[in-house]
Amino acid sequence: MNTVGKPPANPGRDDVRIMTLQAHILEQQAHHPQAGGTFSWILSALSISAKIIADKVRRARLENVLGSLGSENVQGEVQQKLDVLANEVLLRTLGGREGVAIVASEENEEPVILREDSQGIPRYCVLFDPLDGSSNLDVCGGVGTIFSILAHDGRAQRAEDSLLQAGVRQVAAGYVLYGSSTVFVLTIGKGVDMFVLDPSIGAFMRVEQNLRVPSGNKTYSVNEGNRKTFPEGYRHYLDWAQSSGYSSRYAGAMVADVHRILLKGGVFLYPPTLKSPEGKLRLMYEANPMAMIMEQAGGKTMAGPKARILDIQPTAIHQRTPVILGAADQVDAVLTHLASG
Ligand code: AHM
Ligand code: MG
Repeated sequence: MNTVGKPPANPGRDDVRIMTLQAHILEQQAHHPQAGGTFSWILSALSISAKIIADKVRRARLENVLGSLGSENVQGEVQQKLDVLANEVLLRTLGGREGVAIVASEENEEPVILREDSQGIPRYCVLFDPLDGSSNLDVCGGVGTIFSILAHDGRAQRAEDSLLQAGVRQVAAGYVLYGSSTVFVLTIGKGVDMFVLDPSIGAFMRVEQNLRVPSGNKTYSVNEGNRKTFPEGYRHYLDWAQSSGYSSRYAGAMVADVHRILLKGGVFLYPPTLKSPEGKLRLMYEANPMAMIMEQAGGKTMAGPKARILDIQPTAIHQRTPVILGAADQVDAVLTHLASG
């Protein structure tokens, strides 16, 4: 049958509809008639930031913005030029949104308080790692942006009091992977959706809804160079995995590693080490948002043998945590060895 020129049989069907991130956000907002749109404007600022940063990452070599800046961030880590540029993009786009009360960045020592009074508008705190895995930039490896959104507590005495909420209270979280394509993954607490940037029209297009992390993938993702200083249980796990036919995959950028696990299964680990006894990754900019995404996709996330990442009550905005996250069956396999370690 010649169907050329005919419209799709049912253009309202989900599998034939073209859905941009912007339309997706408005669709979600329509389920909450009481929402005034301030939250949607924040997501839209993050989407615009992602497009600007994606462009800067692609053009970095041409515009000579690769390499380090010669300075260190609050974590004592060398800042790449693009770390600073990505940070500025996010601060500038989010700063213009009236729904944003406070922004906190991995790259800034102190949070930035934008609006203290609520004036009857629901306001939010946005926390982010502007360019995760930035040491991958010089070699064209995957890098990403990670963000977490919390409801602002207008009654809090200090900005920190509004920010220091356990991850279980996040209202949304997501990441952007600047890889062979630019991918935006988002949860607002009702599953995980995925969008890919169509550079020809400049819009993120929805490509997956309600992603579920697959089980049964015997793959672990960890920096094995640190193995000697991992606590004993992690070393037992690696011995067991290596004698049980596991593969190893490690991009050195959490966004790239977590994205692979979200789509294919497996487990990501950043244990305590001699150099970083609390683990290297930051609870509020990296672990919490990735944990919310993974749990919303049916996965499991722990900070060690007993503590669930999302239950940790933070005491400092830049605090670090060990991380074990991925498909529930693979996280359980790690926990079994931690318990006997
Ligand atoms: P960054 O936020 O300074 O880029 O550091 C975080 C990154 C993660 O993306 C990645 O999982 C980890 O550091 C890699 O660390 P290591 O080089 O110790 O394996
Ligand atoms: Mg990071």
